[in-house]
Amino acid sequence: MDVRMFVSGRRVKKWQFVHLFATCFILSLMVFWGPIDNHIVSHMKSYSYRYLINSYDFVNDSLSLKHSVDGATHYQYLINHEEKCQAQDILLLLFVKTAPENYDRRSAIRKTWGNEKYVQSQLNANIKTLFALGTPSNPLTREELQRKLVWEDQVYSDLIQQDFADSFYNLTLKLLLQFSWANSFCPHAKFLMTADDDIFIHMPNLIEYLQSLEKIGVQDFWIGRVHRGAPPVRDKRSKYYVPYDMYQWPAYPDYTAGAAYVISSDVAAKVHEASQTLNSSLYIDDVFMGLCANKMGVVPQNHVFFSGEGKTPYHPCIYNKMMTSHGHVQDLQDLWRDATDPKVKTISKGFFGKIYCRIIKIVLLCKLTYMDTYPCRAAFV
Ligand SMILES: *[C@@H]1O[C@H](CO)[C@@H](O)[C@H](O)[C@H]1NC(C)=O
Ligand SMILES: *[C@@H]1O[C@H](CO)[C@@H](O)[C@H](O)[C@H]1NC(C)=O
Ligand SMILES: CC(=O)N[C@H]1CO[C@H](CO)[C@@H](O)[C@@H]1O
Repeated sequence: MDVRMFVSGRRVKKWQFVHLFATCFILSLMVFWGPIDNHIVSHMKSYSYRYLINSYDFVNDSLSLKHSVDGATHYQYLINHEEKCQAQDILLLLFVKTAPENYDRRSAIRKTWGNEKYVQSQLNANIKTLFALGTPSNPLTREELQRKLVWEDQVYSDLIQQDFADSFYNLTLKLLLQFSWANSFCPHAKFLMTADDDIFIHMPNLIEYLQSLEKIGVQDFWIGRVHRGAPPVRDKRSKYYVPYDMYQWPAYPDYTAGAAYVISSDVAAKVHEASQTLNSSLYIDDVFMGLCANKMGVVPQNHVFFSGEGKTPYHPCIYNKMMTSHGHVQDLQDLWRDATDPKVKTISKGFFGKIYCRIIKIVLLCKLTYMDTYPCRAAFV
């Protein structure tokens, strides 16, 4: 209900004046401060464009290619496992984006959330875990490192490597690798997930969730931590700098943080199709994925327990609900042990358990000072 209904006629004018003034102030900020590359201003600008960008068929001619190309087929597979998805009932194809030198991270993931056998025996689901990578980029150590990768793959048979230099600015090539591989060798997996190698995934919670979605035959499904109306970074010093000729619009279409997101197989097919018609020079992989999805009319859903850059607060009441958390390398195995402990499920049971966990979550998530973790809303689901 509008608060203005309750105030006298004179107050109404005053309120309207304040309204008008605020609107003018914001408009003048947008117009006159435009050239200043200020975070707040650019966010405000982008929010006003957001609805336009997401609803409007904005994918400009400038981003579309004249002829469709399969960007990933330009690069040969150096290590591949075409037969990996032979089983029919695969719930989840899980791609982990990794770099050649991150052996320790892969090793920890194989023992924890990426462990296919654990998921099979404890959660009664088929998943396939694969590590996506390019070639070592440092010429001095390249051969040595490549030899180690081949050995590693002989033991674990879970690397997928293409012949492009593995670097930050080639992340979109790694994205194309994943979508192209899934399309060629694993189109029947019900869901596709892509994740960083420094992430934690609460597999029991995730699998339970995906199984419930599979039962209802979900389609058009894309979930993660959604970035809404994010403006391109125009500061040349930033790692995420994007020049105007690469992307001319003031905001990206909504997309999920590349740290971890899940899509259904129909979305994977659509994104793969779109990826062949768009210029893939935009090297921010999650933004590029967003452009592809936007072109196919797929919109992302936000899940409060998917983290973007953020990290989980360490507490059983959180583990009970969490899906992903970012930035775990040293503590991955400890967190896995604590978060998947069966005792976690009992703590929030019953009337008092529910109240206890609600209070804990409010205390942990609803602080006034900004914390990069799950949003306060997550305390109430
Ligand atoms: C991306 O990979 C290609 C193919 O290996 C290479 O020529 C190019 O230098 C790489 N780009 C970057 C920025 O590393
Ligand atoms: C893709 O866009 C870049 C600018 O970001 C441009 O230099 C390049 O020529 C484009 N590629 C194609 C195939 O259109
Ligand atoms: C369809 C469309 O809006 N095309 C525009 C894309 O952007 C260029 C400028 O870079 C315009 O000239 C086109 O009209």
